Amino acid sequence: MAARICILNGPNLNLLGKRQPEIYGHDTLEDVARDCAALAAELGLETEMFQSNHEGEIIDRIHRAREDAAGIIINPAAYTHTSVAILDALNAFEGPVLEVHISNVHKRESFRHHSYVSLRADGVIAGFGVQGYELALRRMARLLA
Ligand code: CA2
Repeated sequence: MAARICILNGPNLNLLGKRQPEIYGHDTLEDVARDCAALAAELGLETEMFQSNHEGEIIDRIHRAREDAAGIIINPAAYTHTSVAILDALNAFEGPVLEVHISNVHKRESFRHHSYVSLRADGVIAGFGVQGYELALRRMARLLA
């Protein structure tokens, strides 16, 4: 059975492709889910796309990933910059964790320059648009090989 990779997305990313295309592009999260699933099949992996606007739901999904996922790709959205609780949950996950940001957070406001999740992430991708998810998936395949 193919190893499952959880692709976790934080608050407001359900609006992807529907608002602020100048920052986040035109693809929706459903488009990203479809493209990642196709790439995962090529790589011998399986993906599950998860999005929540609620910190506790993201933490609960990370806890379940301890049992049902080999790796986590996470765009924590605004929780990147605020959530010690998501960092703690990721610290309890044993597989690889890759952090993705659609925009180049380092080119934006200074409060976006710090990431709690980066203290756990095995790699970080920022500023590659939604292509960052596919790049993270390719890296994940290498890390799990
Ligand atoms: O660049 C990223 O991927 C971010 O994680 C996106 C977060 C932001 O708070 C981070 O600093 C960087 C915001 C996600 C909001 O997504 C939207 C998408 C379309 C329209 C409105 C919001």
